Amino acid sequence: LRRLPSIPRQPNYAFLRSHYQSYTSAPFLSRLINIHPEVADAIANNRPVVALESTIYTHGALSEDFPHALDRLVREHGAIPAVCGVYAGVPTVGLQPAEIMRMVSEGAKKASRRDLAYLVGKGDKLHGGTTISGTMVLARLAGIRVFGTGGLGGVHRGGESSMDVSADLTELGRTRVAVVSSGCKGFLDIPRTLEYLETQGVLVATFADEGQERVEFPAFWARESGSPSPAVVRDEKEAAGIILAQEKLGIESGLLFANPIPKQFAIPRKDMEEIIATAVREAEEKGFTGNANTPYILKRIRELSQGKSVPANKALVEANVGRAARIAVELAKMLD
Ligand code: PSU
Ligand code: MN
Repeated sequence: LRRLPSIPRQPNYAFLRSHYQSYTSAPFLSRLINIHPEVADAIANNRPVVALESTIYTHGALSEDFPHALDRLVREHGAIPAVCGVYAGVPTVGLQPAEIMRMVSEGAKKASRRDLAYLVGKGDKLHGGTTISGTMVLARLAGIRVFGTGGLGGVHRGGESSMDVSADLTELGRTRVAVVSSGCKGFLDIPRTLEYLETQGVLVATFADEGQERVEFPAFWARESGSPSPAVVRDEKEAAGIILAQEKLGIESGLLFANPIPKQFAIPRKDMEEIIATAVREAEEKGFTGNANTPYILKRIRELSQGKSVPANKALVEANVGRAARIAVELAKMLD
């Protein structure tokens, strides 16, 4: 990594562009990471690109056509999709739907930052479905600025004693990628998650409607969490301006843009609370700790809600990926 270009000292838009171009053209990087030619071309020519994670496929229960649906959605907005993951031991930016399906059927390890070198270096040709943290690492190496997904990991309930704090939060503290999510997953400890993000130096800004008085940080299936959002953003253009300011300042931390689930799919907090409490308690009783905790809880919530959580989950991912694509389009305009 010593050979990566240094952070520009006097950044201007033109300089930032060439900075990113040299990222992807660095010969050692292209040997190490497989960046799909369409994605590499878009990055090199300042065309909008949206990073997507692969854990939602390998460790979620999104239907077989969902990778295609998200791919189409990004393209309809005029951007290029770049699903990130480790495919047969190769860190890949721009996984194709058929490759994703192969990872799902052959089985993949859930991969956050700590798992990347293991999967790549061990030589066993393992697949890794990258979480938000793992995806941010790959997106940053490729030079992608915007990433759309479902819900962020966070501080788990009881995290003050279990110390279960998602690596997504420390990743946002150290890696400059803008993540668009529906806040964090609703079974987490949201006030502590927001405290931790503040400590890590992460901007948390929630998209709000014109004239909306109280803006809360959203909680995945619910539009409200009871916790006010630290900052508010009106539209995609504003978000793009903030991303560029972060770059011009040379601050190497991520940004979190929270996008409340579309109203017609929202499940009120009180309707989910009992189900969430049961799922969290069971996970503890059965010993689902570490990176097995989140997939177990999400699976139990799907079962206990009799599948009601699934359409909501899909709708929110689509809404976030659409927002991410529009932000990427605005960014590309500003850099032109
Ligand atoms: N969606 C799912 N299952 C998951 C996740 C999302 O259906 O496991 C992931 C996201 O990739 C997120 C990760 O980054 O959970 C956080 O996991 P943990 O709480 O172990 O840090
Ligand atoms: Mn954890």
